[in-house]
Amino acid sequence: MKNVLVIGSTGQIGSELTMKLRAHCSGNVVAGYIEGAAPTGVLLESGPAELCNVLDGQAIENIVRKYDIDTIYNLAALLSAVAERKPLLAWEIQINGLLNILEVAREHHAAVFTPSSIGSFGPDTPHVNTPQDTVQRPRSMYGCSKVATELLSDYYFHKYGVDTRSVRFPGLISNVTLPGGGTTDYAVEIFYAAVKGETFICPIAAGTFMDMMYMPDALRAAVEIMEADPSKLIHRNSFNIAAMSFDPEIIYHKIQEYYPDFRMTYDVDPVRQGIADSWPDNMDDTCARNEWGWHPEIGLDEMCEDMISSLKAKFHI
Ligand code: AKB
Repeated sequence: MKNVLVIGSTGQIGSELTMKLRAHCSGNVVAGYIEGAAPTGVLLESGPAELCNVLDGQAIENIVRKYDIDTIYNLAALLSAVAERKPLLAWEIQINGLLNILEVAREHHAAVFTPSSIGSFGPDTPHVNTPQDTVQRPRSMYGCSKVATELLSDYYFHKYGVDTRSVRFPGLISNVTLPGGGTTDYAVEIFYAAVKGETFICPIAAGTFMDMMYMPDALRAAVEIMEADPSKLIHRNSFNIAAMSFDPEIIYHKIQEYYPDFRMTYDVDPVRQGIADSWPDNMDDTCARNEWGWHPEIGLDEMCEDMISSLKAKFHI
């Protein structure tokens, strides 16, 4: 990886991944953004930025030519709950956007990373120790688009030799940029409420386990999969990766170790709950470990400690 284009550079993953890649790569790491979401601050000052709507294939091609891009991180997506409200737009961005990228990558010999998710699984999937290769059949539009993303990415690899690779991200927890419209967002928002001294109203029911991961592990996975030895990859799109799994009660009680007066109540959102119930409790990531050496470094305790101290610093508390 030398010259990289990050599409969706100001989102939850992109804002941190762009900075990590700029520290890691020898060439240009271009922050691609859409109108109304231009980079600011250090993201803007530390490297080039270009308007790059995933639905505009010509714009993507112009940037790839201009910067001699060899790797594209495609982070443009509507998350699961918002995709249920806007299913046609979700399909347009997730699938037609990906096709634009894959066509440019095919012409210009670029590698492509497009994340998949625990959301690619569905109610018929084995929920405990979810295998790498198993029935998926999701019923949400987010899930349908993620399965199609995995298949299209593999199609371009097998048919045209485009170097596509991907991981199935758990819910990502971070303290820099908030997610928006996901089913796992509660696991980020609960920290903001605790640090600000607010009661947290949880939209996900007690007992609902989902895979979660702290952002530094997710960023490392996104870099390591693209740098993995291709001869060792049996799978490509997409690898299960796991770090921790918890339900709202576990994270609530963990935060109470820092804030004993912190309170959480429930107001379960039927849309998010329906999606969460169809997702794995915890995935088996053996294939990622064996094929490219994946291993998580941050568990629940370390994540909680770092989230709380980072948010306290962010809000000067
Ligand atoms: C969501 O909740 O939609 C995402 C995801 C798990 O892919 N965070």
